[in-house]
Amino acid sequence: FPSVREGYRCGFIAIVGRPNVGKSTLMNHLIGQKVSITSKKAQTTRNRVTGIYTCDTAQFVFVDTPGFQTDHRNALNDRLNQNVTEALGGVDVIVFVVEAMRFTEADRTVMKQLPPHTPVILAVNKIDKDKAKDKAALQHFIDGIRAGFDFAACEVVSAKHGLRIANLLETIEPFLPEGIPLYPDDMVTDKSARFLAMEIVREKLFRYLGEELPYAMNVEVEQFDEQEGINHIYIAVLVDKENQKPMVIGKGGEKLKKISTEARLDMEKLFGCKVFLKVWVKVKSGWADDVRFLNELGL
Ligand code: GDP
Ligand code: MG
Ligand code: K
Repeated sequence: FPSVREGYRCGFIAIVGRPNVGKSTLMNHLIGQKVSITSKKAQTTRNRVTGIYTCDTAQFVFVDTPGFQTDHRNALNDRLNQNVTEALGGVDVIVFVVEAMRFTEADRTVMKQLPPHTPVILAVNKIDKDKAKDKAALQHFIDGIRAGFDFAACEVVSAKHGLRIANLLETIEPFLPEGIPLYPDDMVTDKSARFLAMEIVREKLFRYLGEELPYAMNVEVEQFDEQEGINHIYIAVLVDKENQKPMVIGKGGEKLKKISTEARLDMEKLFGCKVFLKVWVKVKSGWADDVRFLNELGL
């Protein structure tokens, strides 16, 4: 644990926003490690991932929430959103992420459900984009959002390019309560290495299968152990039907090879050691309906 001086702060931060504004990318940059998967598709973050950033003055504990349902209103979505709002009431500060120059109905849905008694920082992301280059227009865009909610502070960032991330941390810090750190200073997440390995493979599947992604697909760690400094990781990709296998494997196994190579490189970087990774595809039928149900529950 870091040595604690008087005035040390430690607290919980939730990152919220509609799908694809860059929450996962932002969290990875905030903690300087890839713990949350990112992709162009919405809803890739199914699990709550905690990221931890520790410095000499504070420990920041981030929760990447599963997110508000922003697509349509129904009883189930309302209920899920109510749960998210309640969960958010328990954090010390919320970072509400929006995309520069693009504020949609989905953004408004999230903003409307922010809990009333927790400070919210507005983070305007993707300022690297051309449409955000006009400073006056950007300021006008920000003023428009700030008119609709009482934000505690505002920052502009580019998560993808790591711009102004330190400024955002500085803005968050005073909202954290004084207290001793909850986690060791070299800990970046409370998720297990098994879980992270699975998430990395899931991310590559999303990236390389694109529109062909089978709806009912899951990833399972079959083996995970260390031998002589090398992590041996065996991961099965589960599909519902035999005819979905080729979609994942690709011509001559090309797709699966790309997926496992990229996943292995990410794992080596994250775990800081050599990785032997084997990914293969298995058919597990009669299982899709369960998955569909869980997806509907946002799990
Ligand atoms: P989430 O759904 O809110 O977690 O969003 P992700 O972090 O998965 O990002 C969605 C997409 O936006 C990905 O393609 C990211 O690479 C992209 N993205 C995230 N941050 C930035 C940014 O600062 N600039 C640009 N140009 N793209 C970004
Ligand atoms: Mg995400
Ligand atoms: K996403």
